[in-house]
Amino acid sequence: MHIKRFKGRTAKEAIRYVKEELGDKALIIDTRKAPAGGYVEILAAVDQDVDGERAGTKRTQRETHLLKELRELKEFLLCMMKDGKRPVARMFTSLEEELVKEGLDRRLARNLIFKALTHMRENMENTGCLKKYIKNRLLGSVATRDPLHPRSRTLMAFVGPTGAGKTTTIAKLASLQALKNNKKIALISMDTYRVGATEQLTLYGKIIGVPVQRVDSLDELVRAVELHTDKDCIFLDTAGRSLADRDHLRRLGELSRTMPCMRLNLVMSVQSQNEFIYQTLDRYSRVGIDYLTFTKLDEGGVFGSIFNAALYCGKPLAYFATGQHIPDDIEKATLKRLSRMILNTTGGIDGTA
Ligand SMILES: Nc1nc2c(ncn2[C@@H]2O[C@H](COP(=O)(O)OP(=O)(O)O)[C@@H](O)[C@H]2O)c(=O)[nH]1
Ligand SMILES: [Mg+2]
Repeated sequence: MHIKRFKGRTAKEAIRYVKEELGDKALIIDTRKAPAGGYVEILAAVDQDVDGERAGTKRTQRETHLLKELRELKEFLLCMMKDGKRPVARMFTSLEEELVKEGLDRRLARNLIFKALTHMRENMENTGCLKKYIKNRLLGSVATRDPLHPRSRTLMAFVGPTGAGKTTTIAKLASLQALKNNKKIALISMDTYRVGATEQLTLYGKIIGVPVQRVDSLDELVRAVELHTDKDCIFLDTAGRSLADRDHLRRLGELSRTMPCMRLNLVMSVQSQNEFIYQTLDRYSRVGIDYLTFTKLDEGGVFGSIFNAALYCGKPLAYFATGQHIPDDIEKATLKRLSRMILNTTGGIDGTA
């Protein structure tokens, strides 16, 4: 908001000055006559967004023109999309519904369609081309990364809602790293709330043949990690009682501060509702997550929530768990895999269906 005083010999003259300088959209906030008479003073304001140039942001004429064109284009597109009778509008609406059915957030779906409409140069009326553009745009905006670098040491905590599959995922990764890649592994459990939770990890450790240690405090954890300087990977299993467990989040925050080299991998089930996933991301983002892992892809359904989550927090996807079998049911998150999860069309980033 840009506010300015104007003086004129008459009210009419002062208003003319306001319009000349701030334009027709200016608001008159106050009008008063000078006590000694002789002139009228007007206090007027204009919204910067309405007219940024006058409000001092000094846009070039070309920029102002482009902005105007963009605004008109957006209005035009909105009208087209609302006019359900036009074939092109029907196509946009049905594509939006298809994306939403696949679990994508409606705002994200709409945004992608808008982007396609404003950036695609040709073949916009061809649904296949439109889908391909949207799919590539979606895949281009999420990142995937393997946190287990072959040459560097990994210290990773698995965090997330109870039942998401943290302990099972740790067992799968530990087993693959130990048996297939010959890595030295240690497992640590800070899973102190659920009776039997540490036992679950201990049992897996025994089967795989890797040591499992239980710790009850941060100090104990620091000492435990110091004990395992010879290990390639140390996986930390954690448990919180619920999303509302502030104590658990506080402890994780302390953990990140005390051990900055500890990476946090947030594990969530793809079967969770989008709203629950957003709440989980909000809570855990406060302690600083590094990676996302999704489980239970084998239980079917749609996978849009994976894209929603990755875009919501901007963190890379690390793994997808695809069943209860240890160690087989786990995969690295790749764009190729992601490409098969959304919009059943050929020509994703990897050119596959
Ligand atoms: N179908 C399916 N079940 C899984 C998967 N990952 C874990 N589970 C199951 O989910 C339940 C909870 O797993 P758990 O690892 O104990 O979860 P945590 O509480 O996060 O440690 C167990 O019954 C697991 O066997 C998966 O990818 N697919
Ligand atoms: Mg567990």
